Amino acid sequence: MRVTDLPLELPGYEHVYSGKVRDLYAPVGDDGQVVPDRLLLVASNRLSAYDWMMSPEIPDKGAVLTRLSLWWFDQLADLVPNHVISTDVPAAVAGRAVLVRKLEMLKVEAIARAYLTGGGLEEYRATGAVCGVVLPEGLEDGSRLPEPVFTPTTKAPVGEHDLPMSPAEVEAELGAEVAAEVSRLTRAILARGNEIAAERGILIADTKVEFGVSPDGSGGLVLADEVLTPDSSRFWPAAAWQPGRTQPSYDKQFVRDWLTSPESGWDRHAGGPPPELPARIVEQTRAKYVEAYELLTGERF
Ligand code: Q0Z
Repeated sequence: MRVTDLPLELPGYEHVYSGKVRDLYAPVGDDGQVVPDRLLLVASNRLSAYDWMMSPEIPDKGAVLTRLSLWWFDQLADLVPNHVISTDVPAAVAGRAVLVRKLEMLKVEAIARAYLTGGGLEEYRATGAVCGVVLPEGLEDGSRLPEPVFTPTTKAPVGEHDLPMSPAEVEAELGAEVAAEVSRLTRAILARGNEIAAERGILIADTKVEFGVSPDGSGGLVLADEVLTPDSSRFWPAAAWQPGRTQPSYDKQFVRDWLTSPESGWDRHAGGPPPELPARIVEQTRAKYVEAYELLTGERF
């Protein structure tokens, strides 16, 4: 939400925190006390591009991403348990919210890359390696990696950018045993994601997942937050994949193309806010989210 917007008032819930595109609430019990071990995770219809929040919002985006994440949790259930308790949520956020177990979140952004682009590509060009993994020579923007590489970052506050973490820094934060498990699981989640998505016309270049542990210390890592959505991952249309150039984005390409076209009149390097998106661009973008959901799950949205 724009910082000027007030969070939605949800009866029986207290607003806790808002990120760029999602909001967190705490349930309030019959006794008026905050329920300590649960959270309500609400996906908004907000969209960011070039580090700006777009207006208007994208209808159904929050519901599509929530349903996609729930579907992926099922696809991944044999690899890792997840935080989902229920989709029985207030009517105002029906379909775009989930009730989850409140966990102690690990202070590491668990990222894995299956294709080389962005920050990983920059590091490879400078050093020939990504996060300590030496890679073959001759890789380009968009090249598929021999296997997914774990490239964790810090969790920076909203507005600041996350910084790469070395394997030693991750071990110092988590301990060697948990660090190894986070790395293994993050790479396994992306590998499983790509096994499923590739058959359905989508490549998942990289993904960010979040893990937590039960506050009572019982049990192992729990997959939290959202998983393998276009907001947490780079989705590429497989048919357009062509290493050696910037790949088109599955969900945001209409928005980026319009913003950088003369028609928008916007100069993204001038520092001012972007213009309102035309209805046509909003509808094309909504359709891409729905298309990704339907292709991946084989279900109608
Ligand atoms: C997730 C986030 C936001 C949505 C905290 N199961 C959990 N237990 C404890 N904390 C979290 C979770 Cl998922 C948690 N986030 C990120 C921020 C809306 C998700 F504003 N932060």
